[in-house]
Amino acid sequence: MLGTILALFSIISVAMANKERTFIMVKPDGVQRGLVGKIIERFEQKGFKLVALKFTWASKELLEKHYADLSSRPFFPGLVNYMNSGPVVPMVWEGLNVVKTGRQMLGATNPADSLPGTIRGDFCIQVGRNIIHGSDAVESAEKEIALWFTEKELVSWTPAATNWVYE
Ligand code: DAT
Ligand code: MG
Repeated sequence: MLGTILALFSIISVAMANKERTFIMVKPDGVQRGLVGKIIERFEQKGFKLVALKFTWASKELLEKHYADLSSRPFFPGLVNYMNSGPVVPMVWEGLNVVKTGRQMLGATNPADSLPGTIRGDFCIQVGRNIIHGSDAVESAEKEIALWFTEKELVSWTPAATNWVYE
């Protein structure tokens, strides 16, 4: 009996861990340079699950909220202008440790330090044109997802390959 309960508990906790979500966004330079498909491909081929995606030209108000933590930094006005200079592709991806793994897939903030094989390492050169955003923690991911998407826009589905991605 206890064994069954413990087994059930471990199945449920694994299933919940696989439900971690992160907020990823292709920035205006990534869109203008035609890199949206390549960026989506990296997350798809890793095995993460797409939960939401849109194509939108974000307002300065929304971008100021998104980067509120950086509002006192000298580069903040330039950052908001750059992010508002064209359309972006905000997305939600789901999977085991997706926040941390997503950050590793993006590479270091400054592409000069991003390793080859990472998105920033492979596709960009300067920190002010680093093509992609990714949440840095589970709590910030939750805040960012709620800022960019409504609950209805988060699609509930089970990819056919789930049991081939997770043991
Ligand atoms: P990250 O995007 O890796 O989470 P961050 O949250 O510290 O990095 O900064 C947000 C964005 O602001 C970053 O992607 C690019 C820009 N930025 C950060 N540091 C900068 C700097 N020193 N000069 C210019 N832009 C900077
Ligand atoms: Mg950040």
